[in-house]
Amino acid sequence: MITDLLYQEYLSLLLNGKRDACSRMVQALIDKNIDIKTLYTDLFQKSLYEVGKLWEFNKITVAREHLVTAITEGLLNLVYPKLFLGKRTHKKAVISCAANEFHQIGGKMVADMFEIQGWDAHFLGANMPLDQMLHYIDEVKPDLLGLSLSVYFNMPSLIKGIEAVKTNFKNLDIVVGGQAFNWGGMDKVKSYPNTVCIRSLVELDHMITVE
Ligand code: B12
Repeated sequence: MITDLLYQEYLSLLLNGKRDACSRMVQALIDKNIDIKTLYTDLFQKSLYEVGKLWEFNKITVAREHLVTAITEGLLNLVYPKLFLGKRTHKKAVISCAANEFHQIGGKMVADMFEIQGWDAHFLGANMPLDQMLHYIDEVKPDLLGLSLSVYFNMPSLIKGIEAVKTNFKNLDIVVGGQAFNWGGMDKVKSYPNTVCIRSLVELDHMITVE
């Protein structure tokens, strides 16, 4: 459980670039066995959304926003030892951002959720060229593909990706998610076979558990 006090303290440290203090706070939560979904959603995601608003309304500089992002990406690695403790399922997921999509933290969290549930999660990161993603899917033959999209103007790139995957790997399950769907696109995506849109880590966790 992340109290408002703890969150505010963390946010202030984060905005001031206090990497060591943020790291100690997060490590303390991990040592207390915090649920990783809670850590990701109620601390990392919440603070990044807040920073996004501060940036949008010119309250902080681009440099500070980049600083916060870099610190958060580092903090995600503190969770690493927790990812592989569960029973392995021998299932594979490839998780990627669409081409031209540079927001990769949400996708990384999604990949971590699959690992926690015992899957091998291959996270390809931001701005993945479509032809290379198709090649990788062919090589690895995953049970599921996860695609992350944050900015709505990248929706055509995501749709192009889904269509190419459906043409080449007809039966591959696809899960999409990300903030772009706040602005639409859900119906279009759901019109493709074996393709679902999932909006939160709790919903995702449920889907993986029943898979
Ligand atoms: C950091 C950041 C950047 C960094 C990203 C670096 C990186 N390493 O990822 C950089 C500097 C590259 C960047 C660039 C831009 N950004 Co930016 N960015 C952000 C910021 C502050 C944080 C993003 C983040 O990590 N959020 C936290 C993660 C955990 O949340 P999430 O992505 O939503 O993921 C969760 C769920 O959505 C879901 N999910 C996500 N993906 C998936 C996939 C699957 C399969 C599933 C099941 C679930 C799922 O699970 C995650 C965990 O709960 C956001 C603010 C915000 N509201 O997020 C703006 C924000 C996303 N950016 C924005 C904008 C406008 C841009 C730029 C266009 C700015 C510009 N003019 O250049 C560019 C676009 C670049 C591009 N082509 O993609 C806007 C988007 C608005 C819109 N209408 O689309 C935002 C919302 C800021 C704002 N308030 O206006 N940005």
